[in-house]
Amino acid sequence: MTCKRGALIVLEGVDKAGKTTQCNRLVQALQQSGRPAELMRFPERTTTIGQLISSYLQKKSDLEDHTVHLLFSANRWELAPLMKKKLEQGTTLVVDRYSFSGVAFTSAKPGFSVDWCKQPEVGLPKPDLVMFLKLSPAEAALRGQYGQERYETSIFQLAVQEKFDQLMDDPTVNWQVIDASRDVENVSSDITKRSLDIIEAVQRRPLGELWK
Ligand code: Z5A
Ligand code: MG
Repeated sequence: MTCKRGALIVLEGVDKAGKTTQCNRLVQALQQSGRPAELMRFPERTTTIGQLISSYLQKKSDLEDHTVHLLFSANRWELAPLMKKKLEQGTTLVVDRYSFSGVAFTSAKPGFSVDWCKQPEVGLPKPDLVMFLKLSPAEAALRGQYGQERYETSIFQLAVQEKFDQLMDDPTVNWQVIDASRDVENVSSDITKRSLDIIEAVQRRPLGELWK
């Protein structure tokens, strides 16, 4: 590889932990420091597959649970070639949720194992860094009511948190836990520092494949 590649940086975390807020701030901070950086999100609701997912989340349609799991995964696979291209061109990608949300949310449903849920994700571009924004249910409650979308109930979110804990016990993924209870600026400077370190570290390292 001649050109320095960009880093694949993912933000995960419980509902209302501040993922979207922090992804936006990180992209802005990186761009201001002169580093090429772009925001991506999953689900990416603008594609044909993303529209099916969005309608399901908004409870406008029902989908069988295995089917929706595979659609979330397909939504990542359809964007994987673009992600690889941008990373190779030297652009750092800041991604709001990824495969870990996919596995945590489906495996929190009865009858789904973590192992089964991981299978369609195997081989996707592997994040260089996954920051988990940690926030207690009590602190999350202070940030307002849950929304109207599917999954937005405290009992389901608790089950999801347990699955995230299980997923974080995986040395093949570079997990870093971020205390998301601090004010926006503090969380932001922490995340930016860790991101700058990883951008520097992976420049000449090939991109990996998730769970392979
Ligand atoms: N899902 C799935 O099932 N399978 C998959 O493969 C994937 C996802 C990828 C849609 O997600 C749903 O899809 C999601 C998982 C599932 N279901 N749920 N639940 P989404 O990403 O579209 O969800 P969202 O609506 O954006 O909510 P969120 O991501 O949970 O919120 P957030 O991005 O973490 O937080 P935020 O929007 O940045 O901030 C929330 C509020 O807190 C807001 O008012 C902020 O101003 C405030 N905030 C943020 N930071 C702070 C601090 N530090 N202090 C105080 N207040 C703050
Ligand atoms: Mg969000």
